[in-house]
Amino acid sequence: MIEPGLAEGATVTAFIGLGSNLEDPAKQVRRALEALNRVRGSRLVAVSRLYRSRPLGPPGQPDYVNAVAEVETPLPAHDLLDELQMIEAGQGRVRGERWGPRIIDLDILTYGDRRVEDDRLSIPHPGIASRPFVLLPLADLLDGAAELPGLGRLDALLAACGGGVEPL
Ligand code: A4P
Ligand code: MG
Repeated sequence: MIEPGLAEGATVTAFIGLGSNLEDPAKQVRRALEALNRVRGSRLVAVSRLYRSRPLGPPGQPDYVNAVAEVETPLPAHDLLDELQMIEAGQGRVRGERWGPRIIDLDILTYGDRRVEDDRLSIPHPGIASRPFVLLPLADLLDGAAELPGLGRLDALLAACGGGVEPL
């Protein structure tokens, strides 16, 4: 699918959120990072530290390991989502209850400064603004003054979000 505004040869910087709380989460996150570096035409530019975080969602599930990756890609956002879902499937993810435990979850947090809202994609990802397990790793890669499209400055979002997240 070709989306308007992505010229031939152009690339976009996307930030991808990674999360796992099953089957050796740190290993799952590292495996997904390697796979991200092999996405068609794309390049892994930078990776945050890995963080341990308390689960958001149904109680009784294990802690998560979270990280954020910066990827430069020529792919339209929906094609990038296809690639991410293939990586999830390749690592054996089975879709279960919403916010339930998972082997690996890959979310497109931002895609350049675009905003996308359709039946497959919400960009920026709706969870970004309030989730410390997204904002802290993002702050490893972005200046506090960075503006997240439509959401404001990263440092302001960080100041307002909760805790429960620490580097591994
Ligand atoms: N989708 C829409 N927008 C996007 C996007 N920007 N990136 C759609 C990726 N996918 C997007 O996702 C369901 C559908 O969302 C996809 O088919 C895609 O078309 P999913 O991964 O199958 O389901 P999900 O992840 O269970 O649902 P959801 O609502 O996306 O959950 P979240 O927001 O990803 O949250 N606690 C901690 N500590 N750390 C975590 O990482 N993660 C979650 C999941 C819950 N609690 C957590 C963590
Ligand atoms: Mg998801």
